[in-house]
Amino acid sequence: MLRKLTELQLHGYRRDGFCFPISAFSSAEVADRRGQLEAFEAHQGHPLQGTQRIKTSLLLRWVDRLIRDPRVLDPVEDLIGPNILCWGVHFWVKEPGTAEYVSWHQDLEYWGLDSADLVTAWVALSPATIESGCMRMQPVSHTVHLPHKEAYDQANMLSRGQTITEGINEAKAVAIVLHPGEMSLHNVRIAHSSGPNCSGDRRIGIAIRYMPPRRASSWLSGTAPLSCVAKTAMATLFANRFPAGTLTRPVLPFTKKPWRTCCPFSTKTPLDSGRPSSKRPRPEVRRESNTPDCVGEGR
Ligand SMILES: O=C(O)CCC(=O)C(=O)O
Repeated sequence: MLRKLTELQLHGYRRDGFCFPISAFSSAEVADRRGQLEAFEAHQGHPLQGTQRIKTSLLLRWVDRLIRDPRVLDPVEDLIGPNILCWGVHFWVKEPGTAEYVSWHQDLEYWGLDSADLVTAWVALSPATIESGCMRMQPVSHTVHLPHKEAYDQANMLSRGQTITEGINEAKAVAIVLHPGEMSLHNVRIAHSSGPNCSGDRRIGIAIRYMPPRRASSWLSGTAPLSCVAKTAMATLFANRFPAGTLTRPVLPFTKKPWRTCCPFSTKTPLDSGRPSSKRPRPEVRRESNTPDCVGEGR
C-alpha cells in the first residue's frame, strides 16, 4: 500500500523519472523554515555559501529534522522502501535577478555511485517558477546514459560545469513548478537543468538524496567508492525505519566526537580523508534522538 504517492505519481516516476508536485509543508511551516534560514544568514552576515550549502543538516538542526520528516520520507518510501539512508543534502539558492543556472546533467554521471536507486526530494522553500529558475526535467532520460562534458562556467552552479552534449530535447522538457512547501522527486539518472532567477524573490530549494542502505553497504565491501560515504560524512540512518539485523556492520562514518567537529565550519573534520581509519573512533549508527548541536541556530 502506498503511504503518500498516488498510483498515478508512482507510475509517472517510474515511467518519466520524476514526479511532482507533492505537498509536504503548510505555508506557515515553510515560512518558519525559511525564516530560520534567513535568520541564520543574517546572523553570519551573508547567505549560505560554499560548504554550508552541502551537509547543511550537520549545520542547522531544523534541516536535520526536515530530512527525517515523515511528510518527506513517506513518498520516498513509496519509491525505495522503508529502509532509507540519507546520502546528501544540498541547498540550491538563487538570489533574485541573478544569472546563475544549472546545465543539463545526470547526477549519476559524476557522483560515482553504483546504484540508480537514489531519489532526490527537492523541497521548495520559496516559489519555484519558470521565472525564478525552477528545475526542468527531460522525461524518460533516466533510462539512458547521456554523454557529458565539463564546461566550466562561473554562472553554472555545478562545480565542474557538467553538461550533457546530446540527447536533450528542450521542447519536451517539463518545468517543475512548485509552491513553497511542495516537493518533487527525481531519479538520480534523470537529465535536469534550471535557468537563472529572473524573479524578485530568492529561489530556495533543498535537495535531499535518499537511497536504500543496502546500496551503501556494498560500498563498504570495497566494490564501489566508499568515499561517497566517508568523504561527505553525510549519511544518516533512520533507526526507527531500519529493521534490526538488516546491516551486518555499521555503515556510517559518524564518530563519537561531538557533532560540531563534523560541521562545515570546523577546520578539523575527522572524516575528510576517505576510508575510516582504524585510529579513529569506531563509526556508530546514529539514533533518532541524537540530533546535532548546531552552530548559530535559534532553537
Ligand atoms: O535546484 C536546481 O536548480 C538544480 C538541482 C539539482 O541539480 C539537483 O538537485 O540535482
